[in-house]
Order: sequence, then C-alpha cells, then structure tokens
Amino acid sequence: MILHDIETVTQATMEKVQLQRLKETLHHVYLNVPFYQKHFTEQMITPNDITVLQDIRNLPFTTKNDLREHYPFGLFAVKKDEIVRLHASSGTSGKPTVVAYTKADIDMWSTIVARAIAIGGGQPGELLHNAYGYGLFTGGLGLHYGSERLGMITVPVSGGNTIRQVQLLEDFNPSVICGTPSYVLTIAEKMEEWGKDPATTSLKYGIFGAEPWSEEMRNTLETKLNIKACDIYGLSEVIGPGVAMECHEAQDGLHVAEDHFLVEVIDPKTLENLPYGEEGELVFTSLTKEAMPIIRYRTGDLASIRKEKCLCGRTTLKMSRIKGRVDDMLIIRGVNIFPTEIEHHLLKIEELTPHYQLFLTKEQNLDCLEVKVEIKESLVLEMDQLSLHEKMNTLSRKIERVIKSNCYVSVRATVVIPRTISRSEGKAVRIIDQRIPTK
Ligand code: DLL
Repeated sequence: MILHDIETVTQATMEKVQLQRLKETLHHVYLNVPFYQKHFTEQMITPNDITVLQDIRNLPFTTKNDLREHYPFGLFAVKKDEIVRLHASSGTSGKPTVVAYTKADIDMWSTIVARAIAIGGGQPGELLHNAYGYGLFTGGLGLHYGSERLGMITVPVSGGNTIRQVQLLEDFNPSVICGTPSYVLTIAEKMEEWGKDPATTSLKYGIFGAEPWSEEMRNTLETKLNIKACDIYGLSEVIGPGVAMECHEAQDGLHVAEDHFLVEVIDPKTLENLPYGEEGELVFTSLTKEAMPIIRYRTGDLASIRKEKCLCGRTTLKMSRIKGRVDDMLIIRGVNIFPTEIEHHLLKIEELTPHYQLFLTKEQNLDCLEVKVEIKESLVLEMDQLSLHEKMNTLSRKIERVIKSNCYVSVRATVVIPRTISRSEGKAVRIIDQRIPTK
C-alpha cells in the first residue's frame, strides 16, 4: 500500500522538493545553532551558496563526536519550550548522544514510520505486535506512533518477558511483528521449546532492524514464523526508525524516505562522494526536522544506493542492506571482515543456528578471532554423547575451512551446545573484544 504520492514521483520532482527543504533547513541551523554557523563560516560558506543539490558536497560533515562534544543540548535549533521529547542512544563509550523533537517533528516521524510499516505490509485495522524496547531507544516509541498513525491496533509489548510475548501472539492474533531480528528469533525458539509451532501464528509480516542481519537470517525467520520479513533502517541522530524501509513486494533493498532525508555515500577514507552502486559510508542530511536538524551526518554504516523503478511502484532511491558499521570491521592479520559476512556463511551450514558470537583475542601480539556458534537442538536430541562430540568437532573444522576459503581469514571455530550463547532482548552483541587494551 502506497500511502503518499511523493513515493512515486519523478526524480526531478523529488529533487525540487529536496532543494527547497534543504535551503530552509540550512537557513534554520545557520541562524539557530552556533555550532553550524561556526562550522559553515570556517568553510567560508553560507546557506545562500547552496543553489543546487550537489552543492551540499561543499558543506562540512557532522560526526558523532560533534554530538558528544555538545552533550546534552548544544545542537538544538529551537527554544526548550518547543521541545516535547528527547531520545538518546547509549553508544559503546563515553556520553550518550541526545536527540530532540518538537511536536511537528513527532508528527513528521509518525508519518514516515506509518509509511514504512505500510511498505512492509502493515494494513490499517490489523494488529501490530511491537517488541522493540520502549524508552530512550527510538525503536519502541518510533514504531508505536507510526503504527497508530497508520491506523493499526498497536500492542506496546516492548522487549523482554518472552513468556508474555508468546501469550500475546497467541491470544491477540497480530498480523505484523516488529523487533530486532535476533530477539524475534528468540521468541520463535521459545515457542518451539514449549512445543508450539511458530509457523502457525496469525503473523504475516515482520519488520526487523536496528542491527545488521543477513539474507540467511531472513530465510530462517521467514521459515520459522511463516512470514515475509523486511528490513527497517534508521538511527536516532537522523530521526530513529523509518529512514529507509524494504518493501514486501520486492524484498530487495530499502526505500529511503527521500523527501525527508538526503542520502549520500562517501568513501570513509577519502571522504569523496561515491556513485550509485558503490559501497561506502552513508551520510544523511535531514530536510524537515525542527528541533535538531543534522547536516551531512556520517553514520558509520556501510551500504550502497541505487535508483530503479521498483516492483512495488515506488521511485525513491533504494539502499542495500547494511553490511555493518565501519567500526565493526574486524582486521585479522591484515584481512578485513564483517560479522554479517561470517553470519552469511555460518547459516549456510544446515546443522548450525543463528546464535553466534565473535571473540577477539591477542596471541603473540596478533589479533585472533574465535567464532562460537550453537548446534541445532534436534541434533543434540537424536545423538549419543560421543557422536555429538565428534559431530561438533567436525563442524568446527568445517566452519574454519569455509571461512578461510570464502573470506580468506583464519579463525578458530567452536561449535557449542544450544543456549550457551547469551540472548539479547534488543540489539544482539556479536563481538566480544577480549584483547588487553594497549597503553
Ligand atoms: O537502531 C533505530 C531503529 C530502531 C532502526 C528500530 C530500526 C528499527 P540507534 O539505536 O541510534 O537507532 O542505532 C542506529 O543501528 O547506525 C546502524 O548501525 C544500526 N541499524 C539500525 N537499523 C539497521 C538495519 C536505531 N536495518 C544504528 N540494519 C545504525 C543494520 C541497522 N543496522
């Protein structure tokens, strides 16, 4: 269901809308945020110098560090009495990054997320089970407001309390479930553990994101739950969930909400803009935010963008699945590898589950990677101790071979019994860094 005509306009029409909104945003931040005024002045540029969209490339980037340095309220572009909501993302180190919303921002975000849910298969009048965490994280409230705006009956379950999740899925008959892919998998597995078949629920669609996941993970979730699973992307600094959403018709790339966010892809090393189809770091500029617009924000997320007419009828730019964050790239003896690449190969091995963790250690001053992954429960039940032990050993060696021949990285693999790897109720923790910090 296409909620708004803007999703199907020509590139020329979209660019006209974007340019107008970009100019307004630049004037707004130049006037109201000392950081941007100083930033632009240093580059000897004013908002009036932006006459075509490509001129945005002359503007400086904004980084997570800029947000941290202005913690908590230093980048707000409106007076405090106009702000109605704050969210924050925890980050792995240091201060959280705080983001603010006016009433109009919340309204705009709700519309964007309503569009996203519709893109993913949601319909007014049906039920949406929201298992994203409610709180400072934008997932819970973001999906919640969007679902209500679309006219869906919204069940604000939040993350955790898996017994209750299962009970509500069975009793309320939702058609859509939202959550991180890793947590929704945990819910499905709990059902299996309790002798229920997750494929028999009323669910038809899953809207999964907030963490990197692979095509193989999609297959696992779709088969287990008998649903269509689509990818939703977003980040709090830009707005939260809804920046881009994959359609259930094509399931092939995420439609960027281009009328609200201008997307660029840059080479993270040279900072040069990359053409369509080339993978690099995503950079977003908000076009319609009031409380805290952000200009050329370096997301740290790696993906590519492309322009094509989609099966669903939308004409908006499409983004590839996120490969990972620049800072999640592991460098093992000079070879770069992302956790999602490892997941891709692990899940091709039939006997393994998507529950895995990567341990980084240091041996004789060299970085080493250990992959721990759980074997399927069914194998444990059908094998005696000795054969199981042998099977786990054989599988471990197989993983090492597969990763070496496909990713050119030597890893140590350990296949472990089910429920050894800790489960998360939100974003899964995939990398455990056990290297002793160098002074
Ligand atoms: O994760 C917003 C969100 C909520 C998106 C619910 C989707 C669904 P943050 O907590 O600020 O916001 O984290 C943003 O999460 O920069 C990516 O690295 C990662 N991320 C978000 N969506 C995806 C996705 C929310 N679909 C950071 N695939 C981003 C891969 C994702 N990574």
